[in-house]
Amino acid sequence: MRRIRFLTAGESHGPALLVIIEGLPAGLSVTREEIDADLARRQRGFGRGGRMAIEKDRVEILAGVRKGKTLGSPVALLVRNRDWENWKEVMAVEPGEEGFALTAPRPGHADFAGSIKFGFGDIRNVIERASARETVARVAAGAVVKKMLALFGINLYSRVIQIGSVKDNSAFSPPDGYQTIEESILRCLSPSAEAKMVALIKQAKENGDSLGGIFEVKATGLPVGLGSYTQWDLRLDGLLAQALLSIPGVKGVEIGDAFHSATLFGSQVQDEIFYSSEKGFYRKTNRAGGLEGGVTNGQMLVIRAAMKPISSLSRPLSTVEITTRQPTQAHKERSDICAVPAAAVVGEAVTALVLADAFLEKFGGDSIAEIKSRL
Ligand code: EPS
Repeated sequence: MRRIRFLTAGESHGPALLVIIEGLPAGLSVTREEIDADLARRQRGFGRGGRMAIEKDRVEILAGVRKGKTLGSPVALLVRNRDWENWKEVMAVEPGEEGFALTAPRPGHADFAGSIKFGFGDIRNVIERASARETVARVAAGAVVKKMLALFGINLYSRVIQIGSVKDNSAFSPPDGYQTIEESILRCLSPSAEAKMVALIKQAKENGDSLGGIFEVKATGLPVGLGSYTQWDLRLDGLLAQALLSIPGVKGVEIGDAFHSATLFGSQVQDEIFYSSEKGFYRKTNRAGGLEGGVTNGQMLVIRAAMKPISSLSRPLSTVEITTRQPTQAHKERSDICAVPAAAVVGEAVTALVLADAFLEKFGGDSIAEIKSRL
């Protein structure tokens, strides 16, 4: 990302999560309430664990905003971890004994590779930063850039289309039906699919198990020409895939109907091009998901991400002690059963960050007024 840069910091049970966002134009109105609304959306979802009852994520804007508007300088955001109160000793910054060490890595988590990579004897050192709690910071940053995109008519939507084997096959053409999705406990459009998903999550909980699923992000109002086919790292599809795959637990990304299209003939897949004086260039289908050659083509962006089931299980799997190399059971950690609805909101945020970067790359401008005149 060349125009919008951001870095997050913070441990899951440390004092706070932080993000610094650089490259935002001056004159963008930003309020705590708007960022908090997105933070609250990320906290919802049936299947979350005990942690979400403790946290009430609220942002503090520390820099880059004056009188409600961005200054063009870096924007610094902070969200405190309420649970820090209960972890002050374990997570103390001051020198001291490490205390009780976690040594039984959970299969599927960063525990194993992370502790070997950094030479840690205590897996706690890995868990804290590998935790999906980090996504609080990305959602806060995403809320700010979504505000900018909306000013230029670009809006993002996310929903859950699968939990475990239960699919929601309903068609979603934003913004129609988005209220239903926002009110659904699983960010689902179909109430009958939602009911089956809830039952499956309950079953997983009873069995000490977890579930993954698929979420979808759509963006409307994108102009033609964001991203570029001229260089590998400028292709927008690649940048979006990277952003989505960086969400904890996400193992697969699909743009448009990618996996289904792979089973068909070319004549059944390409979106034919038409023209009329009222509509200009238009298509009757959008199997490409709004991207051709890694460039936006004026159609709606459609991107899906597959999240594997959470790796913390209350009925743990076999593993090996990293110190003694003896077989054992993975350590048990308080956890969510299913976090796909939260991941969908994170997906929206990271998609917005990539789109905002590509948008500024094309239209430039140091202030909202300047971008408006260029657009
Ligand atoms: C997570 C473990 C759980 C989740 C957490 C991600 O936290 P804890 O260990 O405190 O119970 O709730 O997600 C969040 C805290 C969050 O805000 O999304 C993990 O190991 O990734």
